[in-house]
Amino acid sequence: MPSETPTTIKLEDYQPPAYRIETANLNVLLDPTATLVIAELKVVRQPDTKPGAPLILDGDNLKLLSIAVDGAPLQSNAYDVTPSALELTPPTGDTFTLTITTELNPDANTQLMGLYRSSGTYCTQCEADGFRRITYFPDRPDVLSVYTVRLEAPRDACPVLLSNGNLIKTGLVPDTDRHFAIWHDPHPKPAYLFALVAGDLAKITDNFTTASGNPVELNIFVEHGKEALCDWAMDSLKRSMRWDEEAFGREYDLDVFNIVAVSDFNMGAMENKGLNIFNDKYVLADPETATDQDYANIEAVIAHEYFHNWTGNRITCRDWFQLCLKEGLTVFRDQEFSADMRSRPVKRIADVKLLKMHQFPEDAGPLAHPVRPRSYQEINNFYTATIYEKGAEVVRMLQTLLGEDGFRSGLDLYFDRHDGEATTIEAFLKCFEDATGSDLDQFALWYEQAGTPLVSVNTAHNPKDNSFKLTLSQEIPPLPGQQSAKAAVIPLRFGLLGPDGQDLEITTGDSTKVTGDVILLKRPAQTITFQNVPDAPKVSLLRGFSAPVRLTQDQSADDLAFLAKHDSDPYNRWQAVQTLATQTLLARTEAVRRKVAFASAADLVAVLQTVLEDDRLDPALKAQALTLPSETDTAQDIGNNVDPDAIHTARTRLIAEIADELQPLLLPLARDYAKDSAFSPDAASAGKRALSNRALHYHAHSSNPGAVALVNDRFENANNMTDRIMALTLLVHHGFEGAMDALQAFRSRHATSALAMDKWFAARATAPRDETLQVVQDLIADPLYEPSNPNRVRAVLHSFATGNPTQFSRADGKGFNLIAESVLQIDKRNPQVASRLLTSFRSWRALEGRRSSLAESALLRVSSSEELSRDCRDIVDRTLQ
Ligand code: 0A1
Ligand code: ZN
Repeated sequence: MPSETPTTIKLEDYQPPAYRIETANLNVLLDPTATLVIAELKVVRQPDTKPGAPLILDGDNLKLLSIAVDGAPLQSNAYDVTPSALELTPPTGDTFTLTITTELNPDANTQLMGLYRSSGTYCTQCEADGFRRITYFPDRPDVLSVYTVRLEAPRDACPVLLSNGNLIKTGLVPDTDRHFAIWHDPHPKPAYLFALVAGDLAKITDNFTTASGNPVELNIFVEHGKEALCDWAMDSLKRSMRWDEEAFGREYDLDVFNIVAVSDFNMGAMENKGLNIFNDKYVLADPETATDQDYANIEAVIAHEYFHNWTGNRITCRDWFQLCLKEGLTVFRDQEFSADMRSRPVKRIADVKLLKMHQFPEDAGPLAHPVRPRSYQEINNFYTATIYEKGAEVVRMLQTLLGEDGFRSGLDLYFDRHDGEATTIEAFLKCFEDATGSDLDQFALWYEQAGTPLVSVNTAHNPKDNSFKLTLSQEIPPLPGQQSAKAAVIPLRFGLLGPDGQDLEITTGDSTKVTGDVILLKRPAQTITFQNVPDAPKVSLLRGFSAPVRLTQDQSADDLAFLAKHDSDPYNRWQAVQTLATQTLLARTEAVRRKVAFASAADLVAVLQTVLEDDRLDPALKAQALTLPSETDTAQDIGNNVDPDAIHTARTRLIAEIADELQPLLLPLARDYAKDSAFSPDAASAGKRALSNRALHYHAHSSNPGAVALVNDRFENANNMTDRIMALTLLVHHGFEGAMDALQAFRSRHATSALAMDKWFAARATAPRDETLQVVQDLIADPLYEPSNPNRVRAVLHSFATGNPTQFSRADGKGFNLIAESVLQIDKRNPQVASRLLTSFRSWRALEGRRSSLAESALLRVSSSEELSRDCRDIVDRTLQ
């Protein structure tokens, strides 16, 4: 496969389609290596299209067997086929029928786009542009068609035949061993939402009655023997369906909702209409194999895909530049769902941590792009944290700006006005403007500009007139392709705390700048004067993380300790602890580099002690507060000339110091936890486990000679995966005695669970130890390593590249080389998985000189390959720019 010449697709070049496909009748005769797809398309010329204007259909790697117009076969000189298109001159009438037969080889499809087989099950993935690997079609989201799909396959190999919509007919194919099923989806949809599944699968069934009284059959299909692992997913689905009715008035609209779990899947899951296909990681769970995080993820992803039925499927995107229209909004909705199912503050903190971990670095480096990009070379590279997570933050800001009622009325209008359409961000924002009478012109900049705004804070208290001035300024640092940026509208939820820790009543004449507890920062700089403030208050800004910005604010350890104790906003209480920890980590990293003594961590220790002793705090929140900013977070805060070893040393020693100082509080938490209790995955029980495991983590770093035994004990006596994998990871990462035995024991116990074994692989690949490089090479050679399984590849290589900063960024460059070589290998088989892995280089310029030039060499090595996929070419070119 020679490198393809990259073409750039631009938003400004958007043209409506010349022809639409009103109905698509597909007849799919399944075969592992020679599947036939007979597509009968009713083509409708659009009013602005001249009669006879060329019809251009997308195609990718297709074998065309025949083509007919209105039943008459076309001779090969009547059309043009290129590797990416089929062009013909159609009849001049308004409509005509095109019948196209293509032949596919599902077994040869290692990219997992289009029709492929996963463990013998036929399945499809069509977003963003996989449908063109099934048949020639206008494969763009603004062409909506009504699909009727007939599937035919041998009965014994494929008893289950599924497609979108409702099942209308099944039967036997006379005189053969084959049977068929016909599915009809009455809702017009873009090709990226098409799906089919066929195989020998087990199912669990349940049902749901919509608020209007319509019964819906719910099925989850899995490999035989895995039925017992589906209960949590089914429960999550039913809760999602009810919640969407209650929270947003959205009901389900088909007779059946099917979910299929497959083990080979490039992403998390896919919202195909009525037939969601999932990476089995986001379906299967029991205490033996799934962690609390897995349970939470399953709940969130099941909800996410279900919520797409309205935000994505009923209302879809006009073009792929509008991807955040469905993704940002749907992530916002799934975050709200999880917040309602669990603890809202704990969920908010988890979401913000994720954003800072993944999206902030993306937005600060060469892969930065606006929430609505203006151009792309490979759309599959734009399923990013910026589109998803920052996109959700933008929707959340809209809610903050308009208030809950205003937001809801705008969203109701959006559902009313655009149901059944493929639309744009402009149309979305217009609904909120029309519903509330607000002007969102400046707000729209959030979709247009890349980069994380930096908000700086200055304060001045005047005891003479009891006034308090807050001066805020904003800027977005320059990025490739964006030298300057305009001032955005930034909603900053805030409070001013008096000496007793209570929120002061806000009095200000600046009503244009402050509404309730929200400051609207609209200009590059703005000063707000508050009256009736006799004592200099403590400022709690960005409560609930009300905008995706970085704050720079001079805050003393005393101020932070005060906020950590008193802030009425739980998010900012957590943030105060984090800020104090960050200050300590930055100072200590610098001390390691300069080889000077550490300053005391007494302030931080005291704050953590307060947290531990606070009975009002729920254990999950305590666990979060006790988790220090990660090495990656710290690297980001340092910003340039980053030395990952220095960060690692500083952080590890700080943890050890805290562990020793707070041993009387931490040890009982680590030791005496839940010895007797039976496992339950609910949020409260998970919170207790999180706190105990956090304590165990500290204890493992402590100088207490009993630590090794306690971790081994936890491993051996764990009655759930959360505890077991935590203990195993500690044993392996610390190189404790017992680690090898534990690895072996885990492996024997879980050899048949791929998802559990992924955790084993990841625990090994993330050990911050010199020998890990060799370990990773051994893991790739392990008989259980499957290069065709994206989850396994990610468990080893992605975990190493993103979860092991000292080893990936080794000073000898061997970590970079290992990942670069792996990218080149994987790219031959699966470009999407390869290009994802390649993004782990995105912060290379922030590393200290020697490491950054070694990273650059590794990238150049990838770039010099003559057989790079478009996916990897795009990422490597942008990363090096
Ligand atoms: N729309 C899905 C994510 C998804 C995107 C692309 C895929 O293949 C390239 C697969 C899934 C979601 O948001 O859940
Ligand atoms: Zn999505």
